[in-house]
Amino acid sequence: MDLRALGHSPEEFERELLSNLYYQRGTTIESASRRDVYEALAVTVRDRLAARRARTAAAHYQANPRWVYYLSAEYMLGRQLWQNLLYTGTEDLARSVRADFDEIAELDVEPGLGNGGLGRLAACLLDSLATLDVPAVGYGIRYDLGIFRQTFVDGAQVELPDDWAFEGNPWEFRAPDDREVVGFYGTVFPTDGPTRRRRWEPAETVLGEPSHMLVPGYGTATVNIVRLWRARAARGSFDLTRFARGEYADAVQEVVRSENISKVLYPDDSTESGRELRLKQQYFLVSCSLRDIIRRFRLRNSDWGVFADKTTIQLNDTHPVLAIPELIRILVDEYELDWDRAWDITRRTFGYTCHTLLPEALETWPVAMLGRLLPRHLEIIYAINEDFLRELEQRYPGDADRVRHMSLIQEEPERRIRMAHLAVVGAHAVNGVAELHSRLLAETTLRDFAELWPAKFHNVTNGITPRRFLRIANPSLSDLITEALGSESWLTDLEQLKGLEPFADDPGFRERWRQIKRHNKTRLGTDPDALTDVIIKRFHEYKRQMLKLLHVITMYQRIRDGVTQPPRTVVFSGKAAPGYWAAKEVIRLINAVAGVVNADPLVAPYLTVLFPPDYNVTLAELIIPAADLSEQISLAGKEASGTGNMKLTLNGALTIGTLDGANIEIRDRVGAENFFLFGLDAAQAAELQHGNYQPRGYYERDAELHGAIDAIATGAFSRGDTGAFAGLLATLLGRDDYLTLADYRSYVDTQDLVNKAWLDPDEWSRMSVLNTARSGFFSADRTVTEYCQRIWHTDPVSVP
Ligand code: 26V
Repeated sequence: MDLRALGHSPEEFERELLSNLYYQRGTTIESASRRDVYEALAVTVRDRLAARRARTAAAHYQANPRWVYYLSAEYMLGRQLWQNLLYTGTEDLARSVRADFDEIAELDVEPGLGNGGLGRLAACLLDSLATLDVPAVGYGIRYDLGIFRQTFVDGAQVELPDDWAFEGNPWEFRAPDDREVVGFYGTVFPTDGPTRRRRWEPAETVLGEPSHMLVPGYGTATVNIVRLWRARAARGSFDLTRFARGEYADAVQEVVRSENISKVLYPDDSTESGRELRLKQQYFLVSCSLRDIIRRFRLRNSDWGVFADKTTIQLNDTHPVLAIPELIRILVDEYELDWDRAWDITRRTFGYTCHTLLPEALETWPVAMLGRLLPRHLEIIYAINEDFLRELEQRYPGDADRVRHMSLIQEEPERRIRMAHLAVVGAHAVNGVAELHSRLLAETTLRDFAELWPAKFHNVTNGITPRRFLRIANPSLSDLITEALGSESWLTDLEQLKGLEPFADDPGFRERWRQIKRHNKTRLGTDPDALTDVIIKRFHEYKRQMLKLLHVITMYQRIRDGVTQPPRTVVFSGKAAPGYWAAKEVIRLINAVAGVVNADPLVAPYLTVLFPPDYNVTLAELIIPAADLSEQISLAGKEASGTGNMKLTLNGALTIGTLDGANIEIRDRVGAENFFLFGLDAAQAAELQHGNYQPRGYYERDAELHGAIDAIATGAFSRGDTGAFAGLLATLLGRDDYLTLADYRSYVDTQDLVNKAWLDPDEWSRMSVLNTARSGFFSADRTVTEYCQRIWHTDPVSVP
């Protein structure tokens, strides 16, 4: 069959759908359940992409290009149905299939295989890689349970398992032929080869079984894949003898032990439990993916001399950094290359992206644990370190302090491997994710390395895909933009949004712009007349949801005191790590405040507080288009980049924010006059933190702040229970690590400017249009283009 012949006419689409219904679900359109129709529709749409996928694979094989491999422990792909309908141009056809199409589409489940920004960035980059025709594969783990589902019980977060694939996943292709074997534990033996060659005999093996989802480009025939590994026990692991004895749990012990490796995404960055399992996950991802990469390399190449020319591997944070010793191990121990040659290949192959500045977020692994689980890798890491420290001693003779700081191994209080250092030493390029972040990385967290290898350090400011976050999430605004610009080509060339600038001064256009915001608020279920003020992100103290809440309480108290304001709906949404007490207390307090505020008829006309649970990509797609005000209020110097800030700007929200992460670049581009800036900058924040910061002083000197905190302390939001939030308040008044109280006054005063601006709808809409018009830079297409030019040195391959 000529796959290109797969038709696009309405008749053919309908015929294929009916055929899929009939042969795969055994039913007809009249009697099919919604799930039947959903599954058949998904397969019909998927088949069109599969045809493009086959052409892509053929073109890539033919070209034998330089590949980009993106290694990431997390992907937040979002729902697939809407995306794939858009990318195959079958949206209208699908709609006409049955009257209950909207309900059918609701059956599409989002795979939540990530925690937050890092995982969503990975998905946005894959979208842009495909759209730009870059030959790329994303590698990850197919967790059975993704990020937990969040519910509230008495206002407190309760986590439920996210059994996302319970009903199956129609978007996934299994590839059992490409299964890999992964070893753990065991013994390392000497060899009669060169001094650094060893033979590792693992004591335990697990199978990695891949499946992939299609990653179509927009407006191109390229369809890349994201390949996800699932752990399986080896054949015959079921213990029939024990089963026969009635020892049912023991009979499956081996199976469970193996399959636990891909059982659950770790939602928690703050507890010790399960750490070995997490290390196993990391090695599992790395081992399977590298073997797959090498297998693919050898399909077209035989000379290791060209491996690094044909392969570039990007490490998404430190989670996949074991790929560095693993590649050396494979080259030296298995393919019998010299150490120096293997090291050279390895270094030329890897790039490393760092996504944080917080020292507590930099991964380290106990030497004892790593040595037990991966004895050969520990040896390799020590050998890398030996060479590295020798290089340092030559470069900085006698500077033992520097050498100790830079070592891959931390000595105190216990020996641990510093994964970020391993990444920096083993990669040819290191990048931060926004200008400020990259600068601070080079000046603080990784200063010694940036001094040693200045040319290694880069900035690549994050970006987002306008396909999902504007075209799919906000179809009304997309239509208006297309109408104004005269074509849809802005979707793959986002700087074209600049063409909207003249419309900012057109009253008729502004009126339509406003109507679309109102429509999106109605779709969200909020008051279309109210200023919709959103703070949607993971809960963390550094992101300062507490600052927003203090402002909410201040608004409430002012309204109670007879000082009214333009109507506002404040939307909080986001999850806290299950073990992160302070973040969970803030969630509980927000819900408590919301309960009181929303029940007060005096306040109702001016203020509503919403906290939809279970924030995910799907919910983001609903909230973002409705937002008027984007809250980006992290303590300056803490948020590496942020990407929600970009999505909201793109959708015409104005930002109230600090000089942190990509906020700075957003403000530079949209113009300071169209951005509500407040608070300390990174230098001032660092100075205050290192000085004698006294949060209580701010509380004592500021009557409104005093009033807000006292309201919490005296039980105004806990039915008189004064102890309900005592712990949280003690932290706030005692340490306030993220300077919430120091930034309160500046924040509240700036919010007063927001209110003033809102009272002039024409002026607000003008600023809103300009925010969208000037956000083209934040397309992930630009981000990927920069990676290609500066780090990966890859070229596109066009697919006929
Ligand atoms: C991890 C941890 C673990 C220990 C407790 C504190 C803490 C704080 C943050 C993190 C997250 C580290 C990785 C991460 O998700 N970074 C996010 O990456 C996004 C994409 O580059 C970026 O936009 C966000 O600013 C950054 O927080």
